[in-house]
Amino acid sequence: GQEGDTQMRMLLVGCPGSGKGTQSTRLLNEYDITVIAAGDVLRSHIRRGTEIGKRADEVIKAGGLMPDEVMMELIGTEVEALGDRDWLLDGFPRTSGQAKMLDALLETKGKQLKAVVNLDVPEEVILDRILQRWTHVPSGRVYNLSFNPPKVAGKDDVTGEALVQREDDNAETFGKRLASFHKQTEPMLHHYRTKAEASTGVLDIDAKNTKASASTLGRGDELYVNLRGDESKQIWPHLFQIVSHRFPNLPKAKVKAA
Ligand code: G5P
Ligand code: MG
Repeated sequence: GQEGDTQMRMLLVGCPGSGKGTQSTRLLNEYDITVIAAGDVLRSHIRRGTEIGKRADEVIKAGGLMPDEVMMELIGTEVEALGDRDWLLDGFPRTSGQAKMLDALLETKGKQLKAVVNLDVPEEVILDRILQRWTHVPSGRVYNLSFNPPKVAGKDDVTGEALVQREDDNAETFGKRLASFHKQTEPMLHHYRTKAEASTGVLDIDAKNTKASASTLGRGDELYVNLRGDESKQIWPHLFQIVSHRFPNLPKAKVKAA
């Protein structure tokens, strides 16, 4: 069983622009955990010009998805290398096929996921954010001209390097990314929701109306958590409360990133 097993093994899911990167960065400011962001891994391959990178460049620009096997090879290898370290995955798995492969990998280690958190943000609020996003590609840090602007225009706060707009951050490609989410990722969410319904139950949180409170915590071990809200600052206190309550032994961050 998983008794006495306090390792964080968590997925952060959500439609394009829902704030996965934003919330991951906040968690990294608090805790010494490893975040693997699938999109960042692919963009690193693109920068280095690898074979995977060449393929990813085309797929990302088209708003499609990379093949399940390629993603599993990339992310599964990293997850395996982490051993007992606490981890959070941003953007992987994002199809039912990837989810099944990840579940199978964990199974071979006698482990299971502890939490699948879906950032449920209305699509209407997202397109504007995406058009205003500036990214520091090497680190994956993201900025937004109105929400969290960089200290110096056009430069990353930490390294001072140039910020760029992602090639898939335009209205047309965004529409395709959303369509991929509905077609491929929602069935994956359904897979985990169904699994949770049959075991731990599901936690549904409306970040809009409630302050982070006891109701945020539910039973405390629900595999599937749906966190609905319009803004990252509404969602964050709930996410933080869930993570700190479920994983009370997480090491604190050594250096605040930003
Ligand atoms: P990615 O890189 O995983 P997406 O599309 O899933 O890309 P994205 O765009 O990175 O997700 P996010 O991380 O959820 O979005 O959101 P974010 O960056 O934190 O926030 C978006 C913007 O809004 C930022 O500018 C932020 O500052 C701002 N913001 C945040 N909160 C607020 C707020 O409350 N208010 C306001 N005003 N602004 C806010 O994947 C890219 C591609 O890689 C491939 C696919 O092609 C994918 O399209 N890929 C995979 N393919 C197959 N399988 C996988 N597992 C794959 N993973 C990636
Ligand atoms: Mg992201």
